[in-house]
Amino acid sequence: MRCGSISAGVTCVLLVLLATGRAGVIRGDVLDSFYTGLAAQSVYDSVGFLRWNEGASGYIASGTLISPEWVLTAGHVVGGTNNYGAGVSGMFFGLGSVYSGTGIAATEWIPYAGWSSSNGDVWAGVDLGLVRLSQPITSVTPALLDFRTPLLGLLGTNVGYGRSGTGTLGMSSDAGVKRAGQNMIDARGGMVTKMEGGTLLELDLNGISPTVLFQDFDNPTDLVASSIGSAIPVAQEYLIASGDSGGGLFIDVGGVTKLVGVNSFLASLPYPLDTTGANADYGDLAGVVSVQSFENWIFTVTGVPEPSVISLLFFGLGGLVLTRRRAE
Ligand SMILES: [Ca+2]
Ligand SMILES: [Ca+2]
Repeated sequence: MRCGSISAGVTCVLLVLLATGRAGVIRGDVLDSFYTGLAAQSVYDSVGFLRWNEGASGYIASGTLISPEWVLTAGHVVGGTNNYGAGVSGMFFGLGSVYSGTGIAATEWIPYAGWSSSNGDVWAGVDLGLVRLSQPITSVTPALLDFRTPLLGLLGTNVGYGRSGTGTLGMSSDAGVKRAGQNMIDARGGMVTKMEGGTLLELDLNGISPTVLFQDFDNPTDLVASSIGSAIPVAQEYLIASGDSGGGLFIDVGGVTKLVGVNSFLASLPYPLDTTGANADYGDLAGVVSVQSFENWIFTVTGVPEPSVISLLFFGLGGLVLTRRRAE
């Protein structure tokens, strides 16, 4: 079943794609400088902006450098007019605290094959893309990918250049400033979770791929607005917004910051539970694609992560066994 209507107390999320240049929306009671300051930490230097044109329209989104020449982003950022990348021109990738208008030109933009063949179905959890740069970037350290750590219940840090505002009103300012905010990784597609607060409802995530991770924007002054997980917001709680598409979701693994997801979409509970739609106000939800099922694709296209040891063992008349060990 796809996302259905409210029935028997079971509801599901409505969706808005973040494609069209719509940094994240912040708590109304926390200074913006905490969010821009978090984004300025060197462990997030690998997150940059992507700028491109489709026809007469210009777009901005986000992406993460995973090797000197490759940027990991969302499929809907690189999908162009047909989800296969058609119609995209003038794409470039830049770094820094704000959108600067300049960067390194892209030579290829490659949506994940399943994104193209699904006709851009975000519920399928395949909203991933890769961008090849015309020259390597050596000024920042590429992000380290993590394909193994169980993610549910962990604190994640999302980074991007999307629109901002406060949770009371949702996104209201333009995209182009780099922000990072935090949120618990509460659920994944396929789970059905109970809302906390006054009304007991179940959020139906059936029909959504388990590769989609969900975060909700908890309201510091209205715990009833929580959609999933704990109703208590974290100190730098925020929700991604338009323009954060393709930006990274990071976790801490034993003191090392690692990239585990790609910002994909915003969602809201249906009317009348939410009267504002998916505008990144309190109670709305973010969908992030976990990279954990896509290690082979990323490695095949980019050679990342680079194996630390490659040994070739030849047997008899041309038999070949390749073993590789990954750097931990
Ligand atoms: Ca939350
Ligand atoms: Ca809303």
